[in-house]
Amino acid sequence: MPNPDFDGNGWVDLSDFFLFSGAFGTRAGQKGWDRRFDLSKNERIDLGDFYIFSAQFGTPTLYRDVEIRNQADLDALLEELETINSIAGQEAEQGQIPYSHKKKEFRIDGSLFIGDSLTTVSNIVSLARLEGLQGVAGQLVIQNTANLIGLEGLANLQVVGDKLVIGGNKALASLEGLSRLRQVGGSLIIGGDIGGNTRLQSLSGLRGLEEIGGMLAIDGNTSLASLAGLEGLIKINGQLILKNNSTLLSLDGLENLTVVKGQLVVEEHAQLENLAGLASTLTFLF
Ligand SMILES: [Ca+2]
Ligand SMILES: [Ca+2]
Repeated sequence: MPNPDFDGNGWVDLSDFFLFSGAFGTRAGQKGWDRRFDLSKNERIDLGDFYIFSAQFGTPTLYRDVEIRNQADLDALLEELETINSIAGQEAEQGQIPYSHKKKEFRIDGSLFIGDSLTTVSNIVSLARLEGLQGVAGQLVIQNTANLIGLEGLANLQVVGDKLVIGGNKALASLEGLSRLRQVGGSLIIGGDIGGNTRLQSLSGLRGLEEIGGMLAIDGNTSLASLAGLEGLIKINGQLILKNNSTLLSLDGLENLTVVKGQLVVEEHAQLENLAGLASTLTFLF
């Protein structure tokens, strides 16, 4: 995504608008031209750029990937958000922005990685204070945490633009914190190559999800007894993979799933007696 936070204060605001206005109407090579403002990349600063700018006006956004590998990373992020929010608060107070900044909302226009891909992280216990996070444009990966019990800090997250991976979290019991999530643009992988979430008992936090942009893989979650919580899911644009969830007894929860654009892969499921949870109207397209 183009970055309209021209002055880099974490907030697409009036100061950016003034910078943008100063260059409006110019073409590549002319006096006043500045490539930063050509958000549409057509070598001129025009209305198209203004529309892109306007669409992002008002919500603080981090235009980069965010990695939280330990508590210190989380503290640093929260401190940065405090700064962004105080700027936002001042602008709102001065009436400079048509936006009431009460909820401390913010977005990440990159990926958010929580935990570590190589080692188990033990000092991330809670994601509290990330309540303002509304959307992640790239991937959201929550991996290899030893003591993260819930995802309540993500209670206002509505959109993940790319894949959502939750794997190798040894204490995670519930996904309840994701109850406002309504869109995953890529695959949804719960467990998988990183490792299962061995204490995860329920998917009930995913009730807002209607469509998954890629595959749905649920793999290696050895405490998961059912797929209840996926009742809202209608369409999967990839494979449906169920592997090594040794306590899974039924597919109840998938009864509203109508389209899967890939194969159904069921492996290592001795306890699963039949596929009765799947709707009779379910179509596999591949
Ligand atoms: Ca700005
Ligand atoms: Ca342009």
